[in-house]
Amino acid sequence: MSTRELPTYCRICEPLCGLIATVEDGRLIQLRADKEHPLSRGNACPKGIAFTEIQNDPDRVLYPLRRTAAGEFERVSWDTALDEIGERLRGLIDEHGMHSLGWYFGNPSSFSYSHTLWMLGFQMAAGLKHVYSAGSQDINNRFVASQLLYGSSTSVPVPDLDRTDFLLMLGANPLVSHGSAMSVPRVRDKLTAITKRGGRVVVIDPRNTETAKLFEHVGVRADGDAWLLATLLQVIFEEGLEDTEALRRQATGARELRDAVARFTPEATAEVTGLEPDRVRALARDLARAESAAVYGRTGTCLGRHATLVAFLIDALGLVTGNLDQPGGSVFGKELVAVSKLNARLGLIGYGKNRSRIGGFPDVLGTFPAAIMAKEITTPGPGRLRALFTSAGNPVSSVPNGRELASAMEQLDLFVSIDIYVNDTNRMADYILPATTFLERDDIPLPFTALSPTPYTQYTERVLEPYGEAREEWRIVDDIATRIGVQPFALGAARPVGRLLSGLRRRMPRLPARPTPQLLVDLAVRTGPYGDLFGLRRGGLSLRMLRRHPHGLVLADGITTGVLREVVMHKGGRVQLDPDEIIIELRGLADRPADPTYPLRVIGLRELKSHNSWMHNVEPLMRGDREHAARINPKDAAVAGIQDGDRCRVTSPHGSIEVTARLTEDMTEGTVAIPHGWGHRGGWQRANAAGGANVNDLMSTDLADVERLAGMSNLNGIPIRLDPVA
Ligand SMILES: Nc1nc2c(c(=O)[nH]1)N[C@H]1C(S)=C(S)[C@@H](COP(=O)(O)OP(=O)(O)OC[C@H]3O[C@@H](n4cnc5c(=O)[nH]c(N)nc54)[C@H](O)[C@@H]3O)O[C@H]1N2
Ligand SMILES: Nc1nc2c(c(=O)[nH]1)N[C@H]1C(S)=C(S)[C@@H](COP(=O)(O)OP(=O)(O)OC[C@H]3O[C@@H](n4cnc5c(=O)[nH]c(N)nc54)[C@H](O)[C@@H]3O)O[C@H]1N2
Ligand code: SF4
Ligand SMILES: [Mo]
Repeated sequence: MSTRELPTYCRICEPLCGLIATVEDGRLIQLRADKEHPLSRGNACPKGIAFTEIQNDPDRVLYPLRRTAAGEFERVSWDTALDEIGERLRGLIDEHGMHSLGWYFGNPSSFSYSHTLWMLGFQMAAGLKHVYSAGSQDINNRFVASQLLYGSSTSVPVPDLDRTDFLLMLGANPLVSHGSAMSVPRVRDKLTAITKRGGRVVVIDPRNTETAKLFEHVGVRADGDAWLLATLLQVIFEEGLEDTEALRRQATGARELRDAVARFTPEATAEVTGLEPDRVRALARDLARAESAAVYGRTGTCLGRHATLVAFLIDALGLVTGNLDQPGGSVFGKELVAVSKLNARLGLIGYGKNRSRIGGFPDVLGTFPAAIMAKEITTPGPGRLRALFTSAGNPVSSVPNGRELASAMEQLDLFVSIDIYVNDTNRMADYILPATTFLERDDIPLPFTALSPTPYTQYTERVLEPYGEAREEWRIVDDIATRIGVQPFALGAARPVGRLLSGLRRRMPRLPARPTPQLLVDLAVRTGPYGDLFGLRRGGLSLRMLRRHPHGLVLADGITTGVLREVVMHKGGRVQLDPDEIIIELRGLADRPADPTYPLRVIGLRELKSHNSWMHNVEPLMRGDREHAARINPKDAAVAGIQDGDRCRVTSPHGSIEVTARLTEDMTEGTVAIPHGWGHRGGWQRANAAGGANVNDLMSTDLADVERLAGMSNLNGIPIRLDPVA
């Protein structure tokens, strides 16, 4: 018997905590926090530790599955599955063209460099149009705001937590989520350090969250953030508190922005925000006068009706108060691989290069809103989506109106899923192809270095050989692509990938014609901002060098400021504060008309022991009879005639679900919070038995309800009504 202890890192969420895996004869025995990891230092959450249960879950899919005429799944060989898929795809492409093919990639794909890279390579080489992702339910508005502000979609500033005197946080709950769009192990320590050194943390959230309770809470009304941010700017301009020097140096369009926010006085917006005018005025003054301040927003600000505007105003507020690209403000980390620069030069992916067939939405980094996927399947005409692949995604559970999507999927000619489970979506697939877990593949967290206030990275080899016949996603993508004559990364592949590789080959004659992801990522890291430049930069990074630091490596003490000129891609190198898109949004900003039939608003909620839709099969996380419950303010419950523990019906204009009511003063009046990712019907026994409902059955995919600029799904602030269940 051989027992080994192998350092690796967790790829469930963004702090990427260091883990030690105990492996015995090829089986995972245990995961524990890695004390030698330079930043997480022996810290990991219950989900990371409980991943052992997923790795060894008897419900995991370990062999290719094919659906029979009777609707059951049967095991088939990889060759059979891939050959049959290839043949059906070729038939479809012959008849309807490449544009009948589509792909949805879910959240866990962002934690695998090889998965992301090969998806992108396939998309570009094949010219796929129907590409969708979890991004339109998560963060695409942030990328569009960056495009408008900086001319660079992938440049996202992070709060400089180690140096800030004032953190203004909107719609984020890092004590539970562990931080997002910022990679911060031990985020709780980082936040409490701010107040310990005399600073302030103010949390804007309709719920008095775990994070808000530790600091200062401002109970904004759901979806009121655009008004609140415009008001903060109005007060700052009105009272002359703006940093004129920063505005002159860094920005264009300040006067137009000032004019556009002029009507948003604290009095004018008090009803929409639910906040006392004097309180908002004081907040604006404190923020503007703070020695340094960082404004940060996350999913609570991304899923409302004005998501791109909100993300834009968050950075604008930072700039106007002189805190953008300044120590203690919102700062731009250095990328591990120079994606933004490369992209700017080659124009690979961006914003609005294409428009969707349905609704005419602009693409965001090559993806369209997942909210229109169902209609793209059901609407006849050229370019109709007929063959769909999903990888690491569960869209029936995660996108608005899951029922519509599920029924649309019945019309697909072919549906193939790459996953580790039979989930609520791929239960209807023609084929499910078993993916490796993160422990079964090598990795380096490419996008996260630039999002870490303390830049770091870590390379890990796989710590387990794949169980059963699981395969890495990139290989599966490659095998499928090859069968339809597409080569994701190969010399001679279609432009722009082929051109990129040919360019590389000219400089590196020994580059193989069909490089592996590992080879490509090594090249990218070595030529990147931290790279060893093949020996030209001493102490620079390569995978070989990173293998000598198996617990991870801190790359710098903090993020270098004063880099705005390099970040901004607009001509003149200045941040644009008055793009037409934003000025138009501000002019038209109007609250939803009140509808007495739906007097309340529903928002989301994340729980420590859930992870989106896919960790409800894990026994240690489900102990204590966990159930799916709506958090309701006692006053709202009383009006609806509902008591704690009752079953209640939640109805929106678009659907209706039944959940358990949990009354709590944590909710501000008028807002109800319900977690997403429940109500399972997949191949996971414990999760199915846990009950609950799919909250996204309440959400709308009407084209008018999809946010116009970034195609964001509207999942927060939806009007609802509560009724007792007899
Ligand atoms: N109402 C509401 N809806 C929301 C949200 C909300 O706040 N409120 N949040 C949104 C957000 S932020 C997100 S990111 C989305 C998530 O939306 P999705 O990404 O569509 O769904 P997940 O629940 O993350 O499901 C991930 C799937 O990947 C599989 N998986 C796990 N690891 C791997 C792996 O290594 N390889 C492969 N191939 N598969 C793997 C899991 O089994 C699961 O089936 O949900 C969104 N939906
Ligand atoms: N335990 C756990 N951790 C996770 C996940 C998980 O499912 N479980 N999911 C991961 C993923 S995919 C992501 S993207 C991140 C998300 O990371 P976060 O965004 O930090 O996570 P949430 O807990 O959803 O925080 C959103 C907050 O916004 C508030 N909110 C809702 N509507 C509004 C509004 O209109 N205005 C304002 N100001 N606030 C509002 C909610 O009450 C909530 O507290 O978390 C990641 N980490
Ligand atoms: S916080 Fe938990 S789930 Fe997230 S990376 Fe760390 S251990 Fe994994
Ligand atoms: Mo997410």
